[in-house]
Amino acid sequence: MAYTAHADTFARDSLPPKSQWPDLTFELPELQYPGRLNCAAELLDKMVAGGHGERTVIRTLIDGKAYACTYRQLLDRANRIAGVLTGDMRLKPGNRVLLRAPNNPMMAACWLALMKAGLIAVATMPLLRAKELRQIIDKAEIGAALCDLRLKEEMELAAAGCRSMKQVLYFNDGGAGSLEQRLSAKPAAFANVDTAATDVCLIAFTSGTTGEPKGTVHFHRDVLAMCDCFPRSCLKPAQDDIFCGTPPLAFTFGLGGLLCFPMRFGASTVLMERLTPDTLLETIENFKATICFTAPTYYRQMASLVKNHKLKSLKKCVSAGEALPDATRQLFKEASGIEIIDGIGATEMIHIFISHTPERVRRGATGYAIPGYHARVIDDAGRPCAPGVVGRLAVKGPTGCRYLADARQKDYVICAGEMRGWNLTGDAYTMDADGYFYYQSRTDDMIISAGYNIAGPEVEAALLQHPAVAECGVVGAPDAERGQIVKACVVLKAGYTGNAPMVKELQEFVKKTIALYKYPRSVEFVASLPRTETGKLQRFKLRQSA
Ligand code: 3UK
Repeated sequence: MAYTAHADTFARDSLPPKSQWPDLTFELPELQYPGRLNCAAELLDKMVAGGHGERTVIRTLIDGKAYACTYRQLLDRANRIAGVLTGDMRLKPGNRVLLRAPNNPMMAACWLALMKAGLIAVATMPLLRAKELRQIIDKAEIGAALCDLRLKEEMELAAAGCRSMKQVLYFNDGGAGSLEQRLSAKPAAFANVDTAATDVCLIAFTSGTTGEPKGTVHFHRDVLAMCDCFPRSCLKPAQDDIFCGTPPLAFTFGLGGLLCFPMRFGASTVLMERLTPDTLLETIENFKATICFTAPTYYRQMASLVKNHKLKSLKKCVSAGEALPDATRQLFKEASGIEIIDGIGATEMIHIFISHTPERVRRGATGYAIPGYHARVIDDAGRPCAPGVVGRLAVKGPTGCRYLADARQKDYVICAGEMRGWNLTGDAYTMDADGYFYYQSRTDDMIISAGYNIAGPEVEAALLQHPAVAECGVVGAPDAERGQIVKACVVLKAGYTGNAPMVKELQEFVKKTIALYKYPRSVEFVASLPRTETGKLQRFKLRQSA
């Protein structure tokens, strides 16, 4: 049996059988990790030891005033929290700990403390309700929680219904018994648990739309691999960079972009709770942020607000979570001068695997397989599709999908044949002759109308070019004759009216832009579109109302 620092082997024991694991490849020099690895030791202790101690790592606003914390101060705080976790709470390496908070400095310190103590972080989106939390607590057999005081109500409701949940400590509280009070009594030093590179350090639950949530299991090594792939080849940050953005730290897009990436490069991050497109721009301006991470819908809304802000500091923008329509890319570029870096990532893969540098952008494409990863478009028999032919996206690299005790493992990782070990993301893509990948839709979102396959996002991309359209979502609506028809739900910009002539105009506009049969036979005007906390359009909700 391979070395592990875990006394509690629940997570390891709940990994899929080896025969169902993804094939892992470590082809870059940066990815040659030693057998013993603790990701927090690399991201925090080593940065302090390497001379970054007095540099700022986390910035935020507290009561409207700028607050900054150095690498050394963060190390001190994470060490003390680790002392509380292993001391007062008597947690043992391998135990799972629920972590709940909006993006703020204590949330970041708690996450690092969990890593240091060899515990397994299960961070959850702030907006989850008790029922969803209970499923997660039960599935991952979680015994303890660190929770922001403002999320107490739902936390208590959830804990009450779970046998495994034994202790909850609250923070951003300051009161008696709070995490802050306890950590002040702990030493500023902590001996990091000597974890194996392959010890589990986090379980990220997917924001799946149906069925039981899936827990994706990641190792200490995976956290570093995400830092050493996309950032090194596409983002290329420097230590003076100031990161900011919207994705929750509970979402691996945010964990990487707003915590681990900045730390890997000795840079700093602005952690802000609940940002809107407008306050995100304000934050960039106030903190002179240089790198921004957010979802396509934010960039689209920010494009029209950029003129109200001074964004001279901003240099690079990363978009992920859903497809970036070319119309949005162009609007944002006209407004800000910045060529957005698009990237597709997945919770199963931990972070981005197809992306591009700003210089190597290609219109309509997500990018190419980034160094360290391989990507292919395959047909149902697993054979590569010719350039331009729609098929299923398959990827592999240093990270891959391992669901926590879940039969759906077999749906994500191919277990037999030529393509054994490749991950299937569930996306329909095409590839061109130069290896650029073009998103079509989720494979199960493809609209089939009168025998034609139609990708909703392509119709959306066409509609978004019309000056009256603020946002839109396109789905299949049931139809007696055609099986499904293309239905567009459209949010109009201020000053436009959603009436019959507008329906006609949008339909004619799409007919002129893409193949005739793809135009929306039904158009509904709506005030807003249903989205997840991570900015993804909830197509199933649009379909339900169709
Ligand atoms: C879709 C995209 C087109 C795609 C994520 C960056 O989104 C993330 O993880 P999730 O598990 O969802 C994965 C699915 O989302 N998607 C994401 N990015 C793009 N589609 N273009 C894109 N640029 O369907 C994918 O399979 O929520 C993104 C980093 C970490 C992440 N977890």
